[in-house]
Amino acid sequence: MNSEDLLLALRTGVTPFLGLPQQLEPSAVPGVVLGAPFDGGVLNRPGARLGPWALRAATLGLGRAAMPFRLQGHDLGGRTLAALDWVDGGNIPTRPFSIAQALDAVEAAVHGWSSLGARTLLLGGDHLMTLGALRAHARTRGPLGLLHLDAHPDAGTGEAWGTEHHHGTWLRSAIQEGLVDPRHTVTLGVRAPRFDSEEIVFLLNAGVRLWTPMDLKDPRLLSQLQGDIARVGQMPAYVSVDLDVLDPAFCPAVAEPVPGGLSVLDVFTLLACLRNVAWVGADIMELAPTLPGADDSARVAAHIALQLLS
Ligand SMILES: [Mn+2]
Repeated sequence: MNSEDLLLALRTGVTPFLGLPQQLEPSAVPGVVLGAPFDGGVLNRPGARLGPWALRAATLGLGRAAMPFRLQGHDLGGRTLAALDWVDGGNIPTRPFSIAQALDAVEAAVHGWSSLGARTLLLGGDHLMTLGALRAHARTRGPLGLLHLDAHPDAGTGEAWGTEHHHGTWLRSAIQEGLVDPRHTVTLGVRAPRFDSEEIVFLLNAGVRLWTPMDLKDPRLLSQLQGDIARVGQMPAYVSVDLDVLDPAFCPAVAEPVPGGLSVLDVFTLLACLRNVAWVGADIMELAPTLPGADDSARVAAHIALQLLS
């Protein structure tokens, strides 16, 4: 957003993401931001269907030139403006009453843009919507590499709830449908207590690399971590950020916060490992602005988006 965009947003009351031009019809732009206002897959605390509005509003006044990570002898002025030439494609018309229709709507909308070569950034919405975006990108690109930041493994089955899909099942579906290559998939920050070890065993057997916050803090594992993240970029890459990867101290307004999580700076540092990877799609999921701490949580989400895009 530049200062003219800011004045326009204040004048009109409309806050496109980062002040980008709004464009609802797909075209061959470098990238598009799409809202996915759906939370019918949430088991516990709803509200993520309103996430796209809060996330856009939190970018009001945010400069597009992210501060360099280092100014002491490193990285001087090397970062480009975020989302230069991207557009805000508005929200995907997900219907709130049907998981299947919502997934189809996200897949169709993302495919409409990605098939023309646009990169996509999805604003959640609950984490199940990632499955629609992965289906769309895999349709044009084949199996994807995946960098997944999350407190939860999201490889459950919906069986106990009498459903195939909810916001904790999409990664299992993505592997089973061949949308992501599990040997090029890394889940970072996982720590939520489980009822059993089935999800973790499923992911490990598939070849997914899993890192807890404690693992991420271990300096002896740094080169292994960098190697795992580098493998994501050997495929067309997708980056999925569940905001609950953050400690609730930083981002409490999510459906299922889990203490013991990452700091904002931890997340920036991990995303910096992808700076030379031209990911095809990314998302920032689970912001639920109906919950306490919504304003601060949305701000954190907006800054993570800026880091992803710059
Ligand atoms: Mn998740």
